[in-house]
This record gives sequence, structure tokens and C-alpha cells, in this order.
Amino acid sequence: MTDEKKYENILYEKKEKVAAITLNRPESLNALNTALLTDLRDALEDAEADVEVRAIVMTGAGEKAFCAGADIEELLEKSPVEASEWSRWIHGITTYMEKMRKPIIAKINGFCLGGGLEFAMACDFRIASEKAIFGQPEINLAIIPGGGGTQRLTRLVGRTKAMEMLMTGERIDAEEAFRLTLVNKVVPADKLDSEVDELIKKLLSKSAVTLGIIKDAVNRGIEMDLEQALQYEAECFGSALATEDAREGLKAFLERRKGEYKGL
Ligand code: CO8
Repeated sequence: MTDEKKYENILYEKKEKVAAITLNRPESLNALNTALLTDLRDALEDAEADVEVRAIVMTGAGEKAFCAGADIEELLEKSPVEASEWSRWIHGITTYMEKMRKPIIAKINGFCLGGGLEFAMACDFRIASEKAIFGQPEINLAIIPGGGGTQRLTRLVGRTKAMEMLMTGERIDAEEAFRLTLVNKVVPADKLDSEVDELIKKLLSKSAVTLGIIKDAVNRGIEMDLEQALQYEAECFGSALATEDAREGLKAFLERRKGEYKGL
């Protein structure tokens, strides 16, 4: 069943347990202005609250871009205080994405720059078309990333490469992004949809509640020291074992059948 919700700057389509969010300002390569970001935040909250939704896909409208970053015209109007507040507000959205219990997949169909890359990095998976181009070009505007780029890029690719990308502002292609483990997979443009569908199929066959526990353990644990993080993992392990799905998964193995999960 398809269910479409009306937003002005994004498309929101719910189909077979998946919410597809498309950044929809193709005339400006899906640049992120406050109106679009507000729609995006609302759609994410909507998807998280909707019990029928099991996974979220985020992509960009048009052939050319996932997202070319913050809307530069809007940015120019901001005072330093407003810019700082805006950055904090955006951090709230990206942090929310990491705290959501449902997996989020960035389907990267083209330019993925600045704020666009920052949002992609807050997703759990990044599947890229061969045509995709990545970068944090803010330095070329004499500004810095304000949507988490200095921190999430460093955590994902390491300090050496992050510093290079942030300080030179140079773009990298999809193969290089894969080499740096910035993306999970690179596929020909015409295979992007089917590749993402395959991944979703795998995720939908798992226990939804357990996927949420893994996401939480990884995203919280990475910010702790190892001892604390392992302690947290032990607590999460207990929570996972307490689910009905875990009983079913363990029994199903012993009974030589496939587990049937309810997300409970
Ligand atoms: N903001 C506003 N408009 C944009 C943006 C943008 N970021 N990117 C492209 N556009 C517009 C262009 O102005 C152009 O509009 P028009 O047709 O009216 O002239 C249209 O999109 C098409 O773009 P181009 O003609 O430039 O297309 P090209 O194929 O020649 O070039 C590029 C494509 C290389 C992607 C080029 O458009 C470009 O360099 N864009 C800017 C990339 C950039 O610098 N991004 C970083 C922005 S700053 C940022 O993201 C800070 C993050 C702070 C936190 C916020 C998180 C949300």
C-alpha cells in the first residue's frame, strides 16, 4: 500500500513498511534551507512514530544531486549568533536520526556535498551511485561545516583524510568514498534502486526491535570509553535477550526453521 504525505520541500511516500523521504528542491540541487529542514525533521518524526514503518530511505530529487549542501543564499542572511543557533538546531536533527530505532539508508544519487554529506553521515547506511561526488567544500566559501561534518567525517574516515577533505575542500568520487569506508557500496546509477531494495529486504527479515538495539549500542557506545561501552553492550545484550523475538530466533535455530519476528 502506498501512502503519501504532503510536505512542501520534500516528498514523503510510505510503501510496504518503508518511508521514502526525497529532498525536493532539484532546481537548487536540493539545497537545505530552513523550510526543507523543518519538513525533513517532521517527516523523520512521523516515520519513527509510525508503527508500520520499518526502514527509512533518504534521497534527492532529480538526476544530479542527493544534496549540494546548505542553501548558500539563506546562509548569507544569517548573523553569527543565528548561524550558531541554526547549527545547534541541525545537530538536534542529525542526532535524532542516530537515536531513531529504525534503520535509515542514504540513497546517494549524485552530488553529496557540505550539509548533504553531513545528513548522509547521520544515516546508518550509505549506498552510492557511481556518479556520486562527495565533499565538504565549506572552506571554499571561507566557512566550516555546521551540521556535524568536522566530527562525523573524522569518526567515519579517520583524522588524516578528514583533515585533508575539510581543509582542501576537494571533492572525491564514489570509488574513493568507498575506499575510505565513507559509503557501504557503489553501484551503477541504474542499479541504485534495486541495490537499496535488496538491503531493505534483508533488514525487513530481521527483528525490528533487535535492529534498534544494535543501532543504539553502536551509536552510543562509540562515544564512550571502551570499558563503559562494553558495560553498555552487556546491558543491551540483556535487553535483546529479553525480547520475544530473541526467544523465537533461538528456538527457530534449534528447530531448524526460519525465525518469524514480531518486533516485540
Ligand atoms: N545553495 C543554494 N543554491 C545552490 C547550491 C547551494 N548549496 N548548490 C547549487 N545551487 C544552485 C545553483 O546556484 C544553481 O542555481 P541557478 O540555476 O539558479 O543558477 C543550481 O543550483 C544548479 O547549480 P550549478 O549551476 O552550480 O550546477 P553545476 O553542475 O555547475 O555545479 C555543484 C554543481 C558543483 C554542486 C555546484 O552547484 C556547487 O558547488 N554548489 C555548492 C556546493 C557547496 O559549496 N556546498 C556547501 C554549502 S555550505 C554548507 O553546506 C554548510 C553546512 C552548514 C550546516 C548546515 C547543514 C544543513
